[in-house]
Order: sequence, then C-alpha cells, then structure tokens
Amino acid sequence: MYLSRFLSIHALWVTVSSVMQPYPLVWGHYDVCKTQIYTEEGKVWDYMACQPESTDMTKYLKVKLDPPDITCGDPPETFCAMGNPYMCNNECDASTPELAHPPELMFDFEGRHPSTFWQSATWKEYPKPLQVNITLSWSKTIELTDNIVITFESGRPDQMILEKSLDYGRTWQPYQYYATDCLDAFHMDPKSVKDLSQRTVLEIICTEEYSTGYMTNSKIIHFEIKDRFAFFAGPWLRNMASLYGQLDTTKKLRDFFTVTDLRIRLLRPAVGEIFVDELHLARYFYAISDIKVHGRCKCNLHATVCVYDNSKLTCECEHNTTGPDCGKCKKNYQGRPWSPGSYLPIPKGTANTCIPSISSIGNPPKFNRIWPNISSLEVSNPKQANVCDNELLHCQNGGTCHNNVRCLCPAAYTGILCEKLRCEEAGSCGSDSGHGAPPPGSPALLLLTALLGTASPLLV
Ligand SMILES: *[C@@H]1O[C@H](CO)[C@@H](O)[C@H](O)[C@H]1NC(C)=O
Ligand SMILES: *[C@@H]1O[C@H](CO)[C@@H](O)[C@H](O)[C@H]1NC(C)=O
Ligand SMILES: *[C@@H]1O[C@H](CO)[C@@H](O)[C@H](O)[C@H]1NC(C)=O
Ligand SMILES: [Ca+2]
Repeated sequence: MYLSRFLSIHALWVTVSSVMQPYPLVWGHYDVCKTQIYTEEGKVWDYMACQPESTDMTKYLKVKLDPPDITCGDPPETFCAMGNPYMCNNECDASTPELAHPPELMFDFEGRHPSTFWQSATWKEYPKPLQVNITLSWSKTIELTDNIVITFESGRPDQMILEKSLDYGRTWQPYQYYATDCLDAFHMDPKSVKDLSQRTVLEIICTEEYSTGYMTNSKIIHFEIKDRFAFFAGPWLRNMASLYGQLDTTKKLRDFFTVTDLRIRLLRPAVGEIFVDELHLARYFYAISDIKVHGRCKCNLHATVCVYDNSKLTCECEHNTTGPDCGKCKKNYQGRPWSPGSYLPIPKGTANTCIPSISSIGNPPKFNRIWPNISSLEVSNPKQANVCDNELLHCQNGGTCHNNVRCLCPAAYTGILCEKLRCEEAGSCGSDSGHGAPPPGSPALLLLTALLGTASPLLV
C-alpha cells in the first residue's frame, strides 16, 4: 500500500518539479531522493539528500517496566485521590478491563474523558523508595524532531531522570533531570532551557519547572527539543537552514537529538507536602496517561521511506546504500567510502551516493584514470568521502572545490560538480536566452561597464 502511494506521489513530484523549478515549494524539507532531469544526453537522474517525514514514534516502540510487576492491580488494591486522603474509593484490578491500568494506556489515542492511564502500585513499602524505570525501545536510531511530552494523571513526580541510549540500551546517558528541589535531589543548580545558549545547548540540566507537585494544575513534563532547535533556527524555527547547517557540521549536536531508546526513571512520586503521610500511603503512586515522542528514522539522508515490518523499523535506502540506517554502500557500490548525505548546500543538499566498485567496472587499468586513489582518500579524510578534489573529481565550468565536500559553482551552473546549467535544470534554457546573463558586448553589459567607469574611478 504505502509503496504504491509513495510511487504515485513520487511520480507526481517528478512531474511537478520538472515543470516548476527553481525551487521546490518546500525548500529544505529534503523529501525527495532523486528527480529526473533533462540534459543533452536525455533524461538522467539527479540525486539529492533526503529524509523521512517526522511522525508520531510511539506507534513503533516497545515498552518495558522495571520492576516488571510494578503495575497496580495484581492483587487488586484501593488507592486514594492525591489531594484527598479520605477519598479512597478508587480501585485498580488488573483482571477487570475497566479497572486495569496497563502500560499500553500511555500510548493509546488520547482526547477522551476520563483519560486512560498506566498506574503503578502504591507506596505501601515506604520508606523503601518507590522507583520505576519505563524503557521505550525502537531497535532503530531515530532523530527527535519535537518535544517529548509526558502527562501525569496524579501529580508530577518529585524526582525523575529522563535518560537516552544511542546503542540499543547498552549504555545510557542522562538527558534531563527533573526535581522539586534540584540541589537536594541531584546536587545540581536548577536551570531552565531558557538559561542555555547556542554554546551551551548540549548541557544536561536539572529543571524545577515541571515538578511543583499536584498543587498546580499542570500535569505535563516536557523535554524541550524545539527550544533547543530555536537557538539555531530562531524563535519560530523559521531559519531551519541555519539549524540544518549546524546539524550537518556538528556531529555532537546531531547525536544529541538522536536516540535508539529512552528511559523515564521515576525516583520519587509526587508528595505535595514536606512529609510523607505514613497513615495514607495509598495516596502515593505514579500514573501516566500519555507520552508523546515525535521524530523520524535516521537514514543518513539516503531515504524518505521508513518501513515498519515485523515490528521493526527499517530505512528503504536509495543512492545505492544499504543497512537499517543506510549506513553503508551496497555490494558492488564501494567505489568510494560511504558517506552520509549532506543538508548542504541548501535547499537540496548533497546525496553523496555510493558509486560502483572497481571490480564491477571490469577494466582495472582504466580505473585509475577515472576514480580517485581510494586508499589515500581514506587516510586524508577518514570520515567523509570526497565530493571533489583537484585530481580526478574536478569541479567543472569554473567551479572551485571547497574542503573536498562541495563545489562552489558559478551562478549559472549547478549539480554536485557544477556539471549542469542551472537553466537546463529549470527547463528554461530555450533558444531565446532572454533570462541568461547578457553576452559580452551586449548593450546591457556595456551600459553597466560605463556606469561603473563613471561612478567609481577609484576602481581603476
Ligand atoms: C533503573 O535503571 C537504572 C540504570 O539506568 C538502575 O540503576 C536502576 O536500578 C533501575 N531501577 C529499577 C527500579 O529497576
Ligand atoms: C544504483 O544502482 C543502480 C543499478 O543497480 C543504478 O541504476 C542507479 O542509477 C544507481 N543509483 C545511484 C544513486 O548511483
Ligand atoms: C595511492 O596512494 C598511496 C598512498 O599515498 C600510494 O602508496 C599508492 O601508490 C597510490 N596508488 C596509486 C594507484 O596511485
Ligand atoms: Ca492514555
């Protein structure tokens, strides 16, 4: 289903994009991996950086609770309303669907009343800490694109840590600390994301903003992705180009927003007073009605489609790359080291496609003249394949090679190696080259020269 829809949208896009360039309506969205363009040699594919759309990622996760038997209702128990210790007529019973609060209810469709929620057992064993780990696993690297939002139904916890893993749960790093009193709970000064800056955006902070207990009305805890993006893209995220540029060049920044797993460590439930009311421990528990995680599959800018098959997400790789994240070159396409696509130059980026291997070309002697010396490439620039150099991958038509990663093309040319006329790509070359630069000696140019000559004698 998705494939045929994708194909038809793609076909439509190709039609539209060959009619209306420059530039795509949505610039900097990277939603196509290739388009067909017309050159002197006929129709050819033009490749560009591409990524899947951002979507609700909670549909694709697995959830694990620790301890495993922490969900309420087995055996059935009565709990009290948070704010009123004498209202203890609520029951949790795992064997009765209407009274059960299983973990799935953190991810179901929300917006109904009353809301559905997961609930832990109560704090019967006080003073032994009531702690729960909720681990969300995707078995796939994903890039977060919007705030993580957790809605608590019975007061936000006194102490909580949000953690992330980038290696499928082998190692964990804190993402953010949450506490009513950061100094007391974690020996950290309280901060808010607004105290950060472009320079300190990767700092891990403890915030008290979301932990005022059940006395306030808000039930929500955020992990602020958008506020962090805003340090680069401006308050309304208008300048995404600037953000993409930063993400492209700063691996640490890219990795900061990338996860394979998240873990919510609930360390102390909402108490709402200084002392725990030991006579009414059935007031204390955790209850979460909703968790929002928005992101996209990380496909290294080599795919727009991410398939969910056999409860596993996989990028549908283009550019002759392969692997769950399009993280390597296909067999027979290892003619230069694999490289992720690049968001730059805006808006279409650079595809950094994999190119055929030596062996598949068949004639080794020819190879040396066609392709760069790969072993020396790897030594001089181990992380990224060269897009251009001054030996074999020359920028054409007067373009200059910038740091081996892109050709800076003269205005009239485009393409990875400046090999294409910009007007050709736009389909507006025609024989009446009225829009092009005036040929030397044309009236317009003569007039310009004359003006410059009279207006700025110092230039001479
Ligand atoms: C939660 O995970 C941490 C490691 O991240 C571990 O030290 C702790 O014991 C776990 N807590 C529970 C209740 O399983
Ligand atoms: C990938 O390989 C196929 C042949 O297997 C070829 O038709 C296609 O143009 C290649 N794509 C890129 C981006 O090099
Ligand atoms: C490739 O580069 C290496 C290291 O600079 C050099 O030893 C080798 O001879 C080169 N090979 C070719 C075919 O130029
Ligand atoms: Ca729910």
